[in-house]
Amino acid sequence: MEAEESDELLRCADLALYRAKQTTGPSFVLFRGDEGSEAGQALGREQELRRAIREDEFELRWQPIVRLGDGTIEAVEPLARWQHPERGLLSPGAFIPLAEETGLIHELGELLFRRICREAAGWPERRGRPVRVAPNLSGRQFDTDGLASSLLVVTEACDLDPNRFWLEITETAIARTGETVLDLQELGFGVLVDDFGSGYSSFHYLRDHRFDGLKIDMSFVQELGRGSRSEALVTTMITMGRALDMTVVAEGIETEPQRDTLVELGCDLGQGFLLARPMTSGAVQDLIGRDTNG
Ligand code: G
Ligand code: MN
Repeated sequence: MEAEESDELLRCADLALYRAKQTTGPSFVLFRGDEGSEAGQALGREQELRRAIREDEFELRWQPIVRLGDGTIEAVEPLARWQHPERGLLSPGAFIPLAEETGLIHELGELLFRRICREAAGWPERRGRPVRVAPNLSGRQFDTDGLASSLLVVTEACDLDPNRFWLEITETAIARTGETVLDLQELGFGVLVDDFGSGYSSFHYLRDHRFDGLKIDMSFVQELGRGSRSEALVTTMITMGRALDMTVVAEGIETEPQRDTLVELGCDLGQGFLLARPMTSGAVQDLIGRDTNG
């Protein structure tokens, strides 16, 4: 250890701690003096994310999930954006992995869920029925106990029925969720398998949990009509979803032929740029209003 000043010493300790946190299980990390650039940058990004959570630099965009038959809105998926002071509007891919690595996902997840509920609580009903809300949960949020009850506290504070939710969880995350899926469902939350087909696609978890639905990963949807094997797989996913009494949503629909094929295959719900882009909460309200009156 070469640090002479106490500031420098603290910085080195921080860097070592950062590296230790990146490995799983108990670990001891000695500061060797070569972490400066890479780990230093990573630490800088972590501190930036901490500040962003403290100052609440996040916004939501909402992307509708619609009935493919008539285009009416069934649910809306909130997507997080970080309004970064220098780098502009960032998508989840640019900061969720960092939040997961640093453990900040717990605070961030809660912050976002509170905002999601606050915004959705102000929406009108669509033909006497509230539009569903489909938030994404990170697998890491299941690492601590009490996720289900902490979500319930927030929905109750906003006077939202848990039945209105379709919580989206990826296959990779489900592998670590254990009993929590059941806890969530017992409180009334709906649970969807997100990006279905892109993770482990193990039949075990479909046997062990009664999921409310699955979202067919966009990579399959986007290959439809290209003479690939995707059509057979999508057909199978829809059939399986129905047989297990699950709602099936096709993600990432970008073209009319993709939509038409999905309708032919009997897929009820869809999401994608062809149908609607992510929009503000205000725009969602307008859409619900038009759906109701039109
Ligand atoms: O993994 P998840 O399904 O939550 O990912 C949703 C992401 O996919 C969002 O970032 C959203 O903006 C993006 N997305 C939504 N619809 C489309 C689409 O039609 N095409 C593409 N390429 N991306 C989409
Ligand atoms: Mn999703």
